[in-house]
Amino acid sequence: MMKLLVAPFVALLMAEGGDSGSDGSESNQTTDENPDAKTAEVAKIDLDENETRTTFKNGKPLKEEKIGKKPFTIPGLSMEMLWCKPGTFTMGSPKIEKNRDDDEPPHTVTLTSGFYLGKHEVTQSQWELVMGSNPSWFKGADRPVETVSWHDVISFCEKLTEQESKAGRLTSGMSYQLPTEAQWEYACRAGTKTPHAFGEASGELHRHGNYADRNTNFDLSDNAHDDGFKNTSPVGSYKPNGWGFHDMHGNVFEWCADWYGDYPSGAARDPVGPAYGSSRVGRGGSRSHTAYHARSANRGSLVPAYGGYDFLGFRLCLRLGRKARPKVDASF
Ligand SMILES: [Ca+2]
Ligand SMILES: [Ca+2]
Ligand SMILES: [Ca+2]
Repeated sequence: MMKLLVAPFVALLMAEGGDSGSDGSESNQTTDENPDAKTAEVAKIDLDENETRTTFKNGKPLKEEKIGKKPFTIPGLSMEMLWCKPGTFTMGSPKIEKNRDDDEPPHTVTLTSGFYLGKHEVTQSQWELVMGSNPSWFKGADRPVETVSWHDVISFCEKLTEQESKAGRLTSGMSYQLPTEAQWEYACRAGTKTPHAFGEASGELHRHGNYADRNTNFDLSDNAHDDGFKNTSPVGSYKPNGWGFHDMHGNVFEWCADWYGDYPSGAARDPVGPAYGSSRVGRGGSRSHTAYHARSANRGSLVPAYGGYDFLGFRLCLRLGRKARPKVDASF
């Protein structure tokens, strides 16, 4: 069922249900900070296929795998980008998952191309360096930018792509874009199938992400836990997931490229969402939403022209060897 959100406050989302509390199951604690990662400019993206990534669980290495391309940092912005190799995963939630919604049917998704994704949400200082202004409600250079429309974010991506292309750091076909919804969930899950990337227990979320906790003062906030932040937190304040991404759960919801709509009925390859729609996808929950909104499979539906969501930002994606997605009508 589609839930269209037009108000900056969270009454509509909060009405979807509370969090599921602690299930006492395992925590997929992660500490991978890619200590061996070497920073490189985009023009020097290393196609070396020997780059490895260690996934951690409960503080211990779970597995080491070859992921191909090295992390890099966008010069001037200090924006760290991590590589996600091609792969197959189950997108959506199992029918037994607590507080799941009907719009998350599980289905097999294969991503045939790898992509870079921001290690963190885009910050206000990074936004200001590219766009020259800071529209955010909760000011702080290292806090995520929010109160930006989907169209504002597309403008950011286009401007950055132009700047980096002129600087010779992007080659033809490479562009900064929003991740697709499938790319976002693939990176959020980091190989996990549990409601959150750290495990089953939503009562543990205060250790892994910024959501509506005890100090938030919403009717449905979690009165049992305090994650330390009432409003947005500086990016990277919480543990990363198994692949090194921070704040995939909480802080700000993150715009994705796709129109919001039904998933395909069967397995999908490189899905990009419906051809048309009236709302765009937002993912990951926020500082003003309950724990179940931060589930890996949860989908938000937001008005793309509305720039008043103070709980919504984005994470940058760099796609290689593909033209930018075609322009979409700007009537919404
Ligand atoms: Ca919080
Ligand atoms: Ca987030
Ligand atoms: Ca939902």
